[in-house]
This record gives sequence, structure tokens and C-alpha cells, in this order.
Amino acid sequence: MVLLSQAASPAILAEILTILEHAPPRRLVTPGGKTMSVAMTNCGALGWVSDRTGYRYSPVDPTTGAAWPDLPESMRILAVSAAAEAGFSGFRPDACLINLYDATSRMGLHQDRDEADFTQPIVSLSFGRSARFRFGGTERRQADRSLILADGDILVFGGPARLMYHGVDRLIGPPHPVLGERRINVTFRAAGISA
Ligand code: MD3
Ligand code: FE
Repeated sequence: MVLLSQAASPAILAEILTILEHAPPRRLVTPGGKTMSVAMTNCGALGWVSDRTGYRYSPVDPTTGAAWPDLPESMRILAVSAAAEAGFSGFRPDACLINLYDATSRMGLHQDRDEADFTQPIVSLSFGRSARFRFGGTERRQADRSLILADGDILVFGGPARLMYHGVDRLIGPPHPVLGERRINVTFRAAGISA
């Protein structure tokens, strides 16, 4: 796991806000029938979705049947260069999941296992209010370490960190000048079969 000094910029946040207008975030239902407290949407060729039938990557937004918005080139370049800086050259993201948190949202401990190639990293950008990110090992025990993710933070999870359990507590700290009480997290993934 690598934390990068380079910060995601307000210009990147503006790209994300445009995507949210075209594919509004929605609270998905888990296979177990619970509605998630984090609202989600996607851009790029594939998007992560959940419903009563399971978790999967889909080329279309299930609420409209339309393709997800394109992944802006500025965002792709940021993700690929962050991955390279962390030691993962050749990152080819084909999915970008956008999570929108409000004051009541949290994300329980989980692994990200729905992608085809675990040798490719996941790159995360955070915007808006801060949150305590919890992480542990690759076995489901107590996540014993934590980190505050703040506006502009970029993290790269690759190698042994790729399959670690992780989750997010309720938001903390002051409101953000643009997002107010909200937080946005964006993750770039290689989800499909890599060509
Ligand atoms: C470590 N998102 O979208 S970002 C997720 O802040 C997710 O919204 C959190 O967990 C959020 O799946 C945490 C940091 C993160 C993202 C993906 C990872 C850490 C990860 C995948 C594997 C290992
Ligand atoms: Fe995750």
C-alpha cells in the first residue's frame, strides 16, 4: 500500500461532479437484501453493481440500460501515473467506481474480489470530508490499523495489499468548500479480462 504525495486536484473533482450529473449515485441493494448507506455510480467501460442476484461488473447502468459515462482522460492519466509511481507500471483501468458518502454513510469490512486480475492494483482518490479508513490482513479478523483519508489523498493498493480487508467509518472533520458534509471516493480498477 502506497500513499502518494501528489494530490488529486479540484479539476479532477469537477470532472467527477459532471459524471454524477449523467449517472446519478444510487444506494444499491446487497445480495442479502440490505440497502447500502453509501451511494454509488461508475464511469468507464465497466461499472460495479449489486442487487439481489449478486455483485458484478456491468457495461451498462442497470437503471437506464445506457453505457456508463466515459472515463475522462485526465482521470485515467492520474490513475496510471499514480500506479506507476507506486511501482505498478502498465496499469490498465477499465472500471471506475465512485462512492458518495453523507453524514450517515459507512462501509463495512470487505475485500474487493470481483475483478478479473488481482495482479493489477486499485488506485483510490478521496475528496471532501475526511474519513477513518480501517484495514487489516487478508483474513477476516479485526482490522487493526487505520488511517485518516483526507481531501486530495491518493492511495495505491497492489501486491499483498490488493486483497486486504478494509472498511470506512463515519465521516469526521469540518465540511469541504465544494462538497459540504459529503465525501467522494473514486477507485480505478482493472475489472475485465486484461487484453
Ligand atoms: C484496499 N472504498 O470502493 S478507498 C471500495 O473510501 C472501497 O470509499 C473505500 O473500499 C472508500 O471498494 C476505501 C481505499 C481502498 C479501495 C479499494 C481497495 C482500499 C482498498 C481494494 C483493495 C484493497
Ligand atoms: Fe473496497
